[in-house]
This record gives sequence, C-alpha cells and structure tokens, in this order.
Amino acid sequence: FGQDATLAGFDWGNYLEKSGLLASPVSCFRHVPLCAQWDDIYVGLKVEVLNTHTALPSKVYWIATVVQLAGYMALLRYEGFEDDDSHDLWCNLGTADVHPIGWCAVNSKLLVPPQEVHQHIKDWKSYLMERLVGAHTLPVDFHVKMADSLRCPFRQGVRVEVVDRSQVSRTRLAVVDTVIGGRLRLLYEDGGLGPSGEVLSDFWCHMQSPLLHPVGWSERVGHSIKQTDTSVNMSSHPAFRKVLQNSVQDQFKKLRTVYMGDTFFEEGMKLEAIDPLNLGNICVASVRKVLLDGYIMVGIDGVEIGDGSDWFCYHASSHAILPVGYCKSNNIPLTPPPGYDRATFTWTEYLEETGTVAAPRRLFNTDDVGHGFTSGMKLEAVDLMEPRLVCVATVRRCVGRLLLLHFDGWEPEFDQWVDCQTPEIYPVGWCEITGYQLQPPIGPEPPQGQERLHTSKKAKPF
Ligand code: MLZ
Repeated sequence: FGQDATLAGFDWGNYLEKSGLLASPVSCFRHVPLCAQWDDIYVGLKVEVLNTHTALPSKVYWIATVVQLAGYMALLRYEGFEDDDSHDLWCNLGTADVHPIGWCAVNSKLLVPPQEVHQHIKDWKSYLMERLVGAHTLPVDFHVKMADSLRCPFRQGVRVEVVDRSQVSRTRLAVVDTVIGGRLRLLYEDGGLGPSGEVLSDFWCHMQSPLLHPVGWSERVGHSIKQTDTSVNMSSHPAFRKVLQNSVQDQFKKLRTVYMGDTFFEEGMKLEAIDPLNLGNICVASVRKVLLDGYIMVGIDGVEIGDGSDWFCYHASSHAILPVGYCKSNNIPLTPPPGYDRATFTWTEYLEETGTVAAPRRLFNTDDVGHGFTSGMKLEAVDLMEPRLVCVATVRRCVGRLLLLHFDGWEPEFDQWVDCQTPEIYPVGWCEITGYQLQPPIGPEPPQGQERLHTSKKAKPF
C-alpha cells in the first residue's frame, strides 16, 4: 500500500482478509450512522444486491447472503454458489446497491442469477423460494435511516470557539468551512490567507469533539481566549462570505453534570493525565486551575514552560484524566517527570517530596461502560496530532474505558490513548460512506514484537 492505494481508494476487504477479519462492529460507535440499527444486521441476512456476474446490458440484481461483517463492510455470497467462496464479494452496506428482499419486486427490477449459477441450477425460481423460507433481511428503512443520520447541525459559516492549535491553553474563534460526515474543517477568524487566497491555519474535529464549544463558552467558564486580530481580513474566503451565525449550546453534545461542591478538584492536586501533545503517554500531572462548569486546567509535571501556555483544559468527566495509581494498577507504563526513573518512581514518595495530595479518586470518570472493543480490531481513527487525517488503525489495548490505538504501518510512538466514546474513531467503511479521504497504512507492518529503528518523534501541537 502507499500512494497508489490513496489514489485508487483503499481496499478494506482485501486488507481485512490478510489481517484476520477482525473489525469493531458499528454498534461500538455511538456517534456514527446506523449505530442504533446495527443490532438488526448480522451474518446470515439475505439481501438483494447488484449482480456483477452477468453480460446483460441493464442493471440486474440477485439474492446474496451476508457471510462476514467488518464495520460497515459485508462479505456477500450470491445465492446458488452454496459452499463455493470463490465469488464472494465485499461491499459497503452504506454505499452499495444492496436492498431488503422484496425491493426488486416493488421497484420493478429484475432478479437474474449469475451466469455460473444459471448453468448448474436449472429451476432457479423454486430453488430461490426454498432458500428464502424463514430468511431475515435488511430493515426496510435501512437507507432512509442512513440518510437521516448523515444530517449535521453545523454548516458553512457557523462560528465556534475551538482550541488554538498554536497555543493549547486557549481557545480561538473559528468558522466552519467544510462538513464531512460530522467532521468540521474550521478556519480561525484571524488565521490569515496566503497570497493566492489559501487558508494558512485550519483545524479539523468532529462536531462532538470536547475541543469545540459554542461562542461565549470561554468567557462563561473562565477559559482564556485569543483576542481576534482584527487587522487580518478573511472576507475573501467563501466561509466568511456566508452570513456568519454564532453556534449555540444545543448544537453541542451535553456533558455529564458534575457537582463542584465541597469536594472538587483543587489547584495543586496530583493526577495522571494523557499528555495532550504525546497521546501515547500517560504522565504525572497537576491541576493548575479550576474553572467553572466542571472544567479544570491540567499541566504535565516537570515539563511545563511556566507561563501556563501549555496547560490543557479537561472536563472533570473526561477520560483523559485518571486518579493517582491508575497506570500501576492497570499495568500501563506511567511517564514520570524528567529526572525520575520510570522503574523506581513511586507516587507515595513523590507526593511527600512535593508536599502535595492526590486528587480524590471519586472525582474521576472511570465508570466501566462495557464498550465491546477488543484488541486486534481494525477501525478508522483520527490521528489527533494531525486531526485532518483519518487513518487505518488497530485497537492495541483496552483498559477500562481507554483504548490504545495503533496506526497501521506507523511506529508505535504514534500510538494514541483515546476514550472508547471519542467521536474521532469510526467503523471500517466510514470514510467511504461519508466521502472522507482515508489514509492507508504507509508500509508493511513491522514484524510483531520487534520494533523498527526510528528517530524519535518530535511532539508538535496537533
Ligand atoms: N507528516 C507526519 C505525518 C504523520 C501522520 C501519521 N498518522 C498516523 C509525519 O510523517 O510525521
């Protein structure tokens, strides 16, 4: 795979067959089309699908059975081939010309068997009748539900507040430019345009991303926001020519309510946190500031610049902050502050030495949600360090709510911890359905257990 795969479109079916056919089911992803319908999709269903084995000039269809599912992809076997798998075809249930049984009759389409089947089954009409007794099929409203679920409350010209990729401790006003599958391309209001009108600074995230907020949010919770540089003129860009409309709270996902009463996070409390700039590392960290509405600013111990510009905002319900001792009890390597040895670092000594206390365990959202992901499953995942990219990925570990994602073909240093409910992961086939560009693996996988030589990856903000 490589450049060619990008141009030709990545062949998930072929790749899955080489890598063991394991993919996360659509029902694992609450933010994706057809998630709620997926209980009705299973191996053994019969469908009417375009017949690609015919010399006829017009479109004709035939009955097929789902023999394998992987995300949105289904491996289909035309009726009549019985145990012969040599004509099986992968198709994306979200995009393929595939329908419930009965669709052809209602829509005056012809059911014609593949040539090979025609030859060895003489009376295919009664053969079919026999095979269809008691068969289950796609829900009749399958494609309607799909179309409904692709609707999005955001469109070009809507204004939001979003993390400033050049300084993660603050937000910045931005305008929606493009929406693909619920993922938004945002242009900072003072991001600037190049000499030929090209955008100099953009940011991609899903509409349910925790990094995205309605206009007015920063001021309301006490988060810092970059003042828009009014000398930068973006008005020649189409997104800024639309009537700009401020986003409002109900366009956003509702966060779980947290009570900030007597026992809440306090400045100086210690915790473990996913490093926002190195998402494969869980580090020793501190609460630096308590904002309103359950938000806190967190700094990574020992690497802070000192002016607060590298603090990161998390909601108290975020998966990315964890109680002291979480890594140890879950066998995850904890990254201690520079100067400490991974092998000998202990929280007890560190707390004593720094005269600090651990944030109480009950403040963290470590509820087990029974998510259904298992290690080895393939999926499509955003590289959160370059969030424009949706990549071929594998679940490497599952720990409570957390998933360690590996990007196929990339060094393990690119691995990222994410929450099982992050809106930045998608089932196999999602890109094809939404029209989003999928990044194929860049090369063959390094052999298991043997890590390739690499130069160390520089952390860069997004
Ligand atoms: N330009 C970057 C791309 C990294 C993308 C990795 N995605 C898993 C680099 O080569 O470092």
